[in-house]
Amino acid sequence: MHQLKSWAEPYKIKMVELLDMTTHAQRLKAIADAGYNTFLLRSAEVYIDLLTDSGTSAMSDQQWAGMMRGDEAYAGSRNFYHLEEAVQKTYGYKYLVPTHQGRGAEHIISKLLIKKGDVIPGNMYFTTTRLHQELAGGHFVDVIIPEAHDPENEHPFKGNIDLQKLSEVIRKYGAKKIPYVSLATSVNMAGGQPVSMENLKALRELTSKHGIRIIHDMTRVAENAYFIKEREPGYNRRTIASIIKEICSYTDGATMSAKKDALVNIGGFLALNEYPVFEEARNMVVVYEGLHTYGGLAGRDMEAMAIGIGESVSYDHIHARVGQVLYLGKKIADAGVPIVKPVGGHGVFLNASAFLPHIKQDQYPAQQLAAQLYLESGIRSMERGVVSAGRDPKTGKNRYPKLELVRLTIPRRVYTQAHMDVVAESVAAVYDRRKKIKGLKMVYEPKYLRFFQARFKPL
Ligand code: PLI
Repeated sequence: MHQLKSWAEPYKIKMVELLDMTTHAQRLKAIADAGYNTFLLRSAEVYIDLLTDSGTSAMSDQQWAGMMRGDEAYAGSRNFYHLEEAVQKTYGYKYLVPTHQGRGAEHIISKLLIKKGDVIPGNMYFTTTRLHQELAGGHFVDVIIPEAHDPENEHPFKGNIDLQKLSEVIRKYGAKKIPYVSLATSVNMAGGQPVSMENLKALRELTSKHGIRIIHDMTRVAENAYFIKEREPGYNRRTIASIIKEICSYTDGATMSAKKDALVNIGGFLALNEYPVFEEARNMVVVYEGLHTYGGLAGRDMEAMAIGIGESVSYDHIHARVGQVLYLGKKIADAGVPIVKPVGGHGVFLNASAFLPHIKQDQYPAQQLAAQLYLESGIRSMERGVVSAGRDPKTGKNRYPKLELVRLTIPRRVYTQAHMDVVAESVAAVYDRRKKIKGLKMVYEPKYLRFFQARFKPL
């Protein structure tokens, strides 16, 4: 199709889901009942739900038709073979182990490759990824470039690995202690920031020299490919599909939460190139997820995923998807609100430290900002700051990340431009009354991934 400048959606709407509107008084009660944690709100209490882009996509008519072709056999479902073919063809990995979602794949690969005392360097932590690495006895070391920790820095590839830093980690611990480099494309916690192909190639060269694997968190690889096409010299004429395949070719295996770029409501996989590692993973999946030809999924889920993978690599799709995110980011930035720059692929990240500079980090400014945005207009967002970072497992002390953010995550193919306008207006309204907002104290803290279930009270 002729490449349009406009990011207008390459689809029309066949079915709608009605939204619930609430009053200020209802929201006041709802957020207090939820302990000022947006994860504990009921979705019926939410107007525009930007909590996450995970499992919240609208599937296409083709994917829904695929659901009807679900082959619910316990073993050898034909949908598994469709999925296997889609993964091999689109990403180029040889072997597939389906899992119920991304963390299922993280669990298996961490248990399989990490020994006690190992070190796993990566381009910024992700909550579930790091926890599985730690539970397997490993220790995560952040080797992302320093620009990623600065919300104002406009580096076009803030997801890049600092190769100097990685070399120092290899020198310090020795390659034998490093089972793999944990490489994420579209780095979530940095604001959906991409990795450049140049950086990937250099990373491949360095790790090959030391015999270290690269395990790719490819959850948002299509969004990363879009930014490479837009920003990296030499890639403008390449298809999204060919860029994705090239990215994957520099890595040895991947974990995928298909709930994001692959446009499904549930599903994930582990993809590998080494047969012996695959063989062990395939054996392990039957213990934790399900038989190796369904891994915790129904046949229909695998079919929807196979079709979603194909749709996710279309230029028109990804141009509209990222275009909508950039549209919202520009509107919010134009209102003078501090956000992470440049705007990433899956959401707009408000810089809560700059938004609420009078609230100290241990009084949870991002947590409170997310609660206030809900209170303002029923928009649900997510804290990505000190609460998400959790405690150091060794010292038990809070980790204080440099980025204290609120994520406005845009589900794929779900909301309209008018919804984005409402979001921008609501953020600006909270910004206008920011000086009156006070911090929170944590009154309940679960042991693992505390951000999901912690409770707070206003100070
Ligand atoms: O939620 P899962 O288990 O399907 O996937 C875990 C996961 C792994 N890697 C990355 C980069 C993620 O973003 C991710 C899940 N992300 C969620 C739920 C999110 O809201 O961003």
